[in-house]
Amino acid sequence: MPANLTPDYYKAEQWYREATTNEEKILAIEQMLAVMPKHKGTDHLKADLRRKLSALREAPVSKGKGTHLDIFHVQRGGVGQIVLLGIPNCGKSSIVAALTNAKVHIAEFPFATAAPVPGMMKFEDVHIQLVDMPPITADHSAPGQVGTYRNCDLIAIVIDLSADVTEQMRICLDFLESKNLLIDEHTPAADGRGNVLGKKALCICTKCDITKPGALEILKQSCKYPFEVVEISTETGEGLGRLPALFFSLLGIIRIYAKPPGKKPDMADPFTLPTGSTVSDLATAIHRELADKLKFAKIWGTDVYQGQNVQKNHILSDKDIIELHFA
Ligand SMILES: Nc1nc2c(ncn2[C@@H]2O[C@H](COP(=O)(O)OP(=O)(O)O)[C@@H](O)[C@H]2O)c(=O)[nH]1
Ligand SMILES: [Mg+2]
Repeated sequence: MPANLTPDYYKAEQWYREATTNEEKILAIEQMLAVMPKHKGTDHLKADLRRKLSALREAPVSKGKGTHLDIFHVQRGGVGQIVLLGIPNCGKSSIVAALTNAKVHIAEFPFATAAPVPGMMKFEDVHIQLVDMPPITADHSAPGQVGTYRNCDLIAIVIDLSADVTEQMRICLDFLESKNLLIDEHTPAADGRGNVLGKKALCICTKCDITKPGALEILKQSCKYPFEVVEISTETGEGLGRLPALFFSLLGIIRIYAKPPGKKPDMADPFTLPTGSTVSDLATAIHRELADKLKFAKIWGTDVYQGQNVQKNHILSDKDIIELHFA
């Protein structure tokens, strides 16, 4: 009986073939099983995939000390990692060059960037990591490239306003959707086993100095995702200044300054926590054992009386100053 496999299945199979880590292979096989048509013709294939899946799940987790070097693994730095995605020549490297100290290669010919290049960008008192990437095309992405996106905090889709915007967005979304890389109604932030899946994304529209007429409007109208869209030019500098604050707000983190009782707060080195974190989460972040001994805190911030006492479950805001009191 024929298996009658679907285009979605073949996409997942390609994802599997290109996967360079066991974690990514597991995600790809799970996807193959999820989209596989369910009838007698696929029974053998299903059993085969289930066997592969259990073998992969039982394989020892690599400690990163082996001889295998994954060039697509980018060591995290700063308070968040943002990875660029786009077709050749859309302006990815120019963005990283404009905002960070990284030595990137800007060129008029495609595929000038062969491996991820991270750079650090300053936003007020914190650093955010921005990663330049090799391009993708309709039918090519480098094996292992998906791993960089899987491990980041935010994906920045880069669209060249002087070229065909809908085609570029289609290529980028096809890549992201076929590998379950975007948070949407089908892909949560993590699967049932806690494996990381979808990411948040935003859209950076470049080359607004040489935009095709109406390109931004066409893009906004044709894109089904409610991405934050920002228009920039690395040539004139337009819009670049808005990026650091936008990145920070989309990373969903807050900065908290710890203050020892009777002393001045340490304003040089904030703790960063996910938005929605409580006083108790801050204590845990400083030291797990401290959290148990925490009695209450005093807070100096925007939505509170200065020096007000707050309980452990008080939700913190960006830039709060906190004095922790222990039993
Ligand atoms: N006019 C204009 N040209 C740009 C802009 N950004 C990039 N370019 C040019 O577009 C070409 C490709 O840029 P690059 O950053 O290397 O693209 P990448 O392949 O996506 O990394 C280069 O010739 C850049 O000088 C921009 O904002 N305006
Ligand atoms: Mg490049």
